Amino acid sequence: MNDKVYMLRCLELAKKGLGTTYPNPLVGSVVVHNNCIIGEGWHRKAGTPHAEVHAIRAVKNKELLAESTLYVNLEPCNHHGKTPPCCDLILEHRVKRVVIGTIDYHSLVNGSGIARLKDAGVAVTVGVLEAECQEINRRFFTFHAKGRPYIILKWAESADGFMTADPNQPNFPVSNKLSKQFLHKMRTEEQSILVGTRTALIDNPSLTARMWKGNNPLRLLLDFEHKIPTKNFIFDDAAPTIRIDHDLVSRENWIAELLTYLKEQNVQSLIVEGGKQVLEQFIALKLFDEVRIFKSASYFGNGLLAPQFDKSDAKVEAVGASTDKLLTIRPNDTSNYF
Ligand code: AOF
Ligand code: ZN
Repeated sequence: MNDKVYMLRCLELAKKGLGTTYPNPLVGSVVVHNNCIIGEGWHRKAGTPHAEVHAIRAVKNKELLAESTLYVNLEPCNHHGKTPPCCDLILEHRVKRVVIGTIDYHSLVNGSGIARLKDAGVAVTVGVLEAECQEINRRFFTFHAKGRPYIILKWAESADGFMTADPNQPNFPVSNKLSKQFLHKMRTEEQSILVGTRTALIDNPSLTARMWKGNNPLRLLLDFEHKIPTKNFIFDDAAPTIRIDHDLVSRENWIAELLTYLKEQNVQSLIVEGGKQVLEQFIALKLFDEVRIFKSASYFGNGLLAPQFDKSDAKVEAVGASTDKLLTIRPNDTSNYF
């Protein structure tokens, strides 16, 4: 029971790094002595200390570590990356017990940290809140298991399922202001963002997260014919932009080639924000891990129908955003990460 409570605290701490740790995972750690948290920390940025290091450093009386339990949502590393192995530090301080949320499926770790600790005589428990711990790092795990970024398809639709009411006024707002701000928060959480030519032409979006504090994602613009003028917002200085054209990919196979390119660039997540044709191409290839629909309260009666896909084999969650509802739909595919 207590293990779960402390693991929840690890997850809470880990989430503070959302959007800033790329390409590294979200990790939080706490050190517990006699049912008291005596140190805690989380990973902030690639190249800087891991969560376990922060948690151990925060313990004032290091002697207590030999009688303490260290909790961490991801298996401690046992390799030299940009920073030294956390297992070394844990063993150096003779931490008595280590509770781990999930194995780190990254090929450089993959159980070796757990084995190392066990071999050295540490009491190790693995799998506390495992599903939650896999969920929080679903981008990291998908990237390493599938060799492509975690893909989120996003659009807004009316209560009766239309993306726009009037084809002559295509950028009439479907969702409300609060949803827009929420979308900007979402953008800070992903590493890249994609739109098609038509959307870029009609809406002139900036694709930044200016209504929320955080990083702007890398902007990807599908534009084989260079129709989008460089004076458009998408080319401003707020964030880097890559034009997807024949120099980068072939038209017939652009999604697969783009995903390979993003993998090579170490881009772990992608949010696709339209338009309809681009979204439908991802759906047709079954290349998505999440669909996020901002469902407005208003009825349009007619217009451009939102993309259709099979919801029967998917998990649907609804979150209210004022008068709008956010629906999150995930394919019921347990092979999602591994
Ligand atoms: C993190 N933060 O808190 C934990 C990680 O290059 P390095 O040394 O930072 O190593 C990165 C790898 O270490 C990462 O891919 C993951 O497998 C493992 N654990 N990473 O960034 C942490 N515990
Ligand atoms: Zn580590």
